[in-house]
Amino acid sequence: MIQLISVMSELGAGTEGSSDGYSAIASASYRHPMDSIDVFDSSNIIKVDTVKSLGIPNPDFEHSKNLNEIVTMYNRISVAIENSILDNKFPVVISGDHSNAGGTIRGLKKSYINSRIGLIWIDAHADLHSPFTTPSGNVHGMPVATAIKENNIDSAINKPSDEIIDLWGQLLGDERRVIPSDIVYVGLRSVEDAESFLIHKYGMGVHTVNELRDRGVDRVINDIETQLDNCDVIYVSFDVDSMDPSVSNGTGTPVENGLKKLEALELLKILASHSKVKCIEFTEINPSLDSKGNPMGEVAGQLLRETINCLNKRLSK
Ligand SMILES: [Mn+2]
Repeated sequence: MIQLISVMSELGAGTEGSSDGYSAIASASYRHPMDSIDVFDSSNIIKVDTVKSLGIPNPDFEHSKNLNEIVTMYNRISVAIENSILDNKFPVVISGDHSNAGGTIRGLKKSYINSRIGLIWIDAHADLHSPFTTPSGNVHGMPVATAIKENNIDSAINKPSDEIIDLWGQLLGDERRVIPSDIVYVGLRSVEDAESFLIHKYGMGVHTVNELRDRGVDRVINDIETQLDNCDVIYVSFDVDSMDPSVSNGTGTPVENGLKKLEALELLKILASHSKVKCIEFTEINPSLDSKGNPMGEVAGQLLRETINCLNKRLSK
């Protein structure tokens, strides 16, 4: 059975508003009732409590803003994921900013301790920065680096404070949760040199929007299956900025030439039907950046409902 987990923290984002992502999806979904609507039944939702930012600009934290609070969020999200899986549920996470995904990965690794976990990261960005390499200091650009325990000192441009290094170490933990070559990007198109360095160093998979169109989704999915063949568990994280800004402006860091809604839908439906996929996340929905109506909430809501329908079919077999 599916369980929604709502994590409305936006501490890792540079732009305000993604903490309203859950309400944007929920209100869009109440207008389109279908079988899956009972997942919005409040008795079946885990709401992870968020932490307030202290809100005081602290120069010691310029290379990882709100890192103190994000350490707490990682722990809370991890516990929620572990509880959901212990309870035999399939966690579907609706999250504010993408830094929260790092906590989900920690929870998955704790739940599937002896399993090899693959990541399918559907995103315009690689999210591979560390406090040493980040140009912005926004932690939503770092969750994949925390999963692979990577500082990327070779590409360092910053000298983070000792306090940051200590807190960052708490996000990384003692061991790598994911082997870097078990990471596949889909829709990637805004990558900084420091991230590109790691992608090539470790042979991570990259599938662009153009490749998806030229070769077709099926062939790309075949390649992803081959790359993740040795993984037992797959986590799919869907950042709505993987989609084209013409779909909606309702996300903090939009990038041109993204997926169309139907392309995202086809991808998510195939992945939801795959037996190794054990957790799916929707993230970076920011309704405050949509100038009129709730288009991102509508689109993300449709993707979520159709994904849940595929999951329900798969899980009821
Ligand atoms: Mn992202």
